[in-house]
Amino acid sequence: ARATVYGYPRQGQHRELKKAVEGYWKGRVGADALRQTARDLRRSHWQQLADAGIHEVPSGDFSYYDHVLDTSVMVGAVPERHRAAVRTDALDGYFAMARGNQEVAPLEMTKWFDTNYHYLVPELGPDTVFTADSTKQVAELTEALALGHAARPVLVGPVTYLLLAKPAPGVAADFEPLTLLDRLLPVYAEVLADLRAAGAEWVQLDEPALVQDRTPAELNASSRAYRELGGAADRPKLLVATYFGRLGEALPVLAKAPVEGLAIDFTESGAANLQDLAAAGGLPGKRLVAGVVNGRNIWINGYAKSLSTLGTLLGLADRVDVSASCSLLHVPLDATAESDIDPQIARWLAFARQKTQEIAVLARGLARGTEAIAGELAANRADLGSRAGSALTHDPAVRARTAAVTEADGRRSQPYAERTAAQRAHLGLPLLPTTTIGSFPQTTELRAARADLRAGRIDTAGYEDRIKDEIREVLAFQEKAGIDVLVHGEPERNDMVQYFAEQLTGYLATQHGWVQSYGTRYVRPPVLAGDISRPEPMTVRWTTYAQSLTERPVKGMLTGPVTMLAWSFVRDDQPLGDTARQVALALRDEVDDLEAAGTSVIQVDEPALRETLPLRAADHAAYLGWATEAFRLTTGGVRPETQIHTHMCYAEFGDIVQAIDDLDADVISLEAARSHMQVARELAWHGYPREAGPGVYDIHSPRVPGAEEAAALLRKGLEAIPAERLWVNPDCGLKTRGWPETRASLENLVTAAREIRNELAAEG
Ligand code: THG
Ligand code: ZN
Repeated sequence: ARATVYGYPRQGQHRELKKAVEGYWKGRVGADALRQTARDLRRSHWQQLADAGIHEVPSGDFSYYDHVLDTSVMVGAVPERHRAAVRTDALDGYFAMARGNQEVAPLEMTKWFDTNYHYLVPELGPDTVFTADSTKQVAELTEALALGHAARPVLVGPVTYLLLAKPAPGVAADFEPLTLLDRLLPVYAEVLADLRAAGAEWVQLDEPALVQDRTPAELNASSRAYRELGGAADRPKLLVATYFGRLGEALPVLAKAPVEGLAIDFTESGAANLQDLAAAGGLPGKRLVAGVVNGRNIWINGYAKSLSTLGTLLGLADRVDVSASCSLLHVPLDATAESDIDPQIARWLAFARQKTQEIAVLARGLARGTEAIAGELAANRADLGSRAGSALTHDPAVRARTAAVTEADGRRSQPYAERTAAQRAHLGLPLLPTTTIGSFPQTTELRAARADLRAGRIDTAGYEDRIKDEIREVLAFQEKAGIDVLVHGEPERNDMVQYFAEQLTGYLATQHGWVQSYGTRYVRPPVLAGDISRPEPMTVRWTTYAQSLTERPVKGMLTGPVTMLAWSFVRDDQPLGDTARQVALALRDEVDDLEAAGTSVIQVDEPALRETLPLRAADHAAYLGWATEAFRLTTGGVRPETQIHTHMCYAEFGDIVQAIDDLDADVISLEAARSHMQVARELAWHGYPREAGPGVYDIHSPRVPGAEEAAALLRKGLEAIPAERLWVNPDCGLKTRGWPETRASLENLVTAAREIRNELAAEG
């Protein structure tokens, strides 16, 4: 059995790639220096893999920005508007597609399946002409081979590539990119031939789209694709890789395809895939790459269970190799770089480097028998045992409290229709109340203050004085601008998840645990390691300080339980719903404390609610069940006159309007400025009965919307949502904006609200 992986984190231990690419954009790093940094990183990563005992390394998984964008370049799918830039300079053209420039807009970005990685969406149409450009793939393969590695190029497969694409601007919205398959396959065949000529024995084609619900036509297309590529001349052996879940009806399609190997995820959907594989008669004559090490969590593997799975698989394929379930792109690089984590807990953690070692151990165990890895097995058993029996993972008080939760805890004492009047009266709000989503510009001074505090240049008192200054300024501005429901601006927070994770027991933060979110942007997801509790209030002090400065209501701001889970590494030793319930109870304490301290409006943000929706429709109900339960548990304990707000960022809500209603929040703010109130129409279409604030100011751009423009959007919103239920707010938080445009935009927003109020009053 051989050990392999499908991809490795790209950035380097010190995010060298981010620094080089951003330096290149700023003109501080030349193209040659950027290319050298990239080459050095690739060389170092291949060496790390080889040293860990990985026999077959991936090539071509490296990217300056995104591997789906690389695929678009590989097949010549460069949108018309980016052609000139690409012709002038390939690298600058590539970045123009990724980020846009003065003249042209970039490709749209969206989530890569249910991970937190974002890819650039290919734009295709009936006129798209594909042409093969295997330069990058061939160059990186050649590099790896020259360094003495057995390398296997990794490509996004043609079916997944087309299924991830969208109609180009100007192309009919119902155009299906998959209809281009017959045109795309010869281009893939050409790339495969080039890679064969460059020395590839195997090439991996990634088809994660096949673990999603697929129509018979899509499954047929997949079958056709691999019949054709399998029949191509001069090709390397083909490994079709699937990951992120259960293959289901796609499994027999791939099992029958004339390809030499299949990679399957045996982690979370392992039991189902194992069963389906046995039912399909296994993979006689094929190579099976078994993803038994979870490639997207940060926990050590359970060797005994993995070896048992691998043992079963031996009887189902010609040859079985060992891998992670998916590319290691989705985990941080190295757990041993963390010096702040308790050594006891550190034994439970496996980042990318540690996972490659696990894969090598398992491959050795599979090849030579468990006696060959007896020491590793014993150590692994001890580590797993220490985790299962740890006081961190089992806090009896938290367990008792979650066990005692009843349905009534998640139910407000009055239904929305009754409590809404009490809230309006209590808050004394005008028609079309104005508010913001929570954060105000995070200025250089604020970041500097945080850095000063970390470096010991100022003490806590000094830091808090600066935070107070900022809160005073933010409140003074909002009062003067005439905003109705104020916020303190969140100057004390870095990241909306990390801020809470740092204050909750059972949660760990990392120092170097960067994971690519998109392009050169990274996040450091905290780790839900043990049972969660809240030792003391987290936000009450700043919120009440802000409230002490004004007569108007100040909104309390919290991150909701679903988003806390979605943007963290979750524990794998209990159902997600149990973890969500623990986080919800901790947040519920905060909500209750805010209310007791006099806060009448509390916002519980759930930007990730929609994006965490499972890949298969059959799993939606279970997810939405625990997700809405957790939200309701967070907010269900407040008095009728306390108003609960929530906020969600992304635009596609059609399929979860019922779940949003089930949250039983009073007011929701949504992104809508860019989709011209489409969201308001969708809410109305689904009969959403509550108050809503579809955004009228697109905060993703520095552009200042005029008062007339905002008023026009509000009039559009009023066609869908009655005035008694319409709020006026920006799209999202203002953290990334500068002060000048924030000031002007919010003043215009208030002017627009007043104008419409006057119109409504005049109409009587
Ligand atoms: N917080 C967390 N996860 C997230 C988001 C978030 N996941 C989804 C979405 N938002 C991702 N968006 C971004 C936006 C900006 C950045 C990263 C992800 C970003 N990162 C800085 C960088 O790479 O330079 C580092 C930020 C830091 O120092 O912490 O700008 O909002 N948890
Ligand atoms: Zn948002």
